[in-house]
Amino acid sequence: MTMKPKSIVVGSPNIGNQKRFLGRVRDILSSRWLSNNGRYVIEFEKRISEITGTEHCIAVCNATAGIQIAVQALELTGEVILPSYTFIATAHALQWQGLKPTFAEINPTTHNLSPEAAARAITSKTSAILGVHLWGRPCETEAIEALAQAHGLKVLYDAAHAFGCTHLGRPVGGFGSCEVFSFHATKFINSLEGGAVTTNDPKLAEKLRLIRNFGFTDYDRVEALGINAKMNEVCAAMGISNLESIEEIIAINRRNYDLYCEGLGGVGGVSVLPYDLTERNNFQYVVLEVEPDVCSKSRDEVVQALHEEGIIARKYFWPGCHRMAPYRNSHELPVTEVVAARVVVLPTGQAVSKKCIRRICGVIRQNCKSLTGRNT
Ligand code: T4K
Repeated sequence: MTMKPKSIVVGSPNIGNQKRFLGRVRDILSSRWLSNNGRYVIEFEKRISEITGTEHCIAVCNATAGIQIAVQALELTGEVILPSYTFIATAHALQWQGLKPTFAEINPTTHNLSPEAAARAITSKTSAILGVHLWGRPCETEAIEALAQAHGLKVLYDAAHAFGCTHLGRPVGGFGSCEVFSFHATKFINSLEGGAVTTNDPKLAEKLRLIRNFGFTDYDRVEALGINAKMNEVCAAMGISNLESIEEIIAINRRNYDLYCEGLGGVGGVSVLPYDLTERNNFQYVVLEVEPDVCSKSRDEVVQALHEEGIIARKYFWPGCHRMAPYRNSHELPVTEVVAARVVVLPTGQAVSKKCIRRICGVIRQNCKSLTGRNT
């Protein structure tokens, strides 16, 4: 898709101290150690472990590969239950491992996997539940883990959106057997491309490290079916440099989120998805819901109006994985479809100024009126 030169886009990267990053890159070049568990990767892993309060962190080249090595290390078989309302990578990672993604409904309020729907999706072939902490809002880990325990299933989480967040006062990273973060350019902390698997299980951590590096246990010895899921040193240096700015980036995201809530308060037929302010949030997604039959414009018309103004808002994660070609024969998921048809993700992060947000809110205000006379 072509963009106007002055477009304001969802996913514009946050960038920490460039001087420190470039200093690290120079150091990497002069050391001639570019990848394969170098010192910057080790340091990045240490910092992630500290932030997530986990014993082990395995940095990877991206979260998709992270989920793949996690399901391989957990030796999952048959079917894995997950929500359809997620980025396609969650489903693809399973399918690439020869597993069948079984899509279950979400809770329309939280947008996360419904434990009741997950319970209904269990069959004799199910080996695990893969929860997704969508928008950085953690899913119902207690209910999911109780369900899994009752049926002898494993649990892992796609925490691509939830780095730096807490659930029940505990940092995301230590729930289930393991959790997988993304540090892609569009994530609030990026390592250019990258991800990490965190766990408190030392045996699982060892296996993940083995699989990440082709299964090598020594120079000439391969003990497992591995792959190349390693993070390189420049990516780790970018991750470390951005982590040094984590508080500043969260503060900007929070300011932007508050400005959107203020600017869109009382606009008919639209609402901004709330965060639980008793927990720590990264506020990296500003999610607008356009209520059909209440708002004078459809969700697609709102997106169109924004695009015409050079504001590249996104319809994440429409239409749901179960409606994408590789999974199209999956059954109907009416709740997922209703939610996926209402959501617009708005631009935020360092690149989005207060002025931009006022402009974006102005476009939405101009277009959206309540048809019922009630404000949402
Ligand atoms: N699980 C979940 C729940 C996820 O959301 C994701 C990734 C994953 C797993 C897998 O993580 P990774 O394997 O990627 O680590 C983007 C990202 O590529 C993807 O990482 C992310 N989720 C997803 C939500 O967003 P697209 O298809 O929307 O990418 P694209 O090219 O349309 O770019 C998104 C926006 O970001 C555009 O408005 C342009 C802007 N952008 C992008 C890049 C790369 C920039 O302004 N600068 C940049 O450098 O998937």
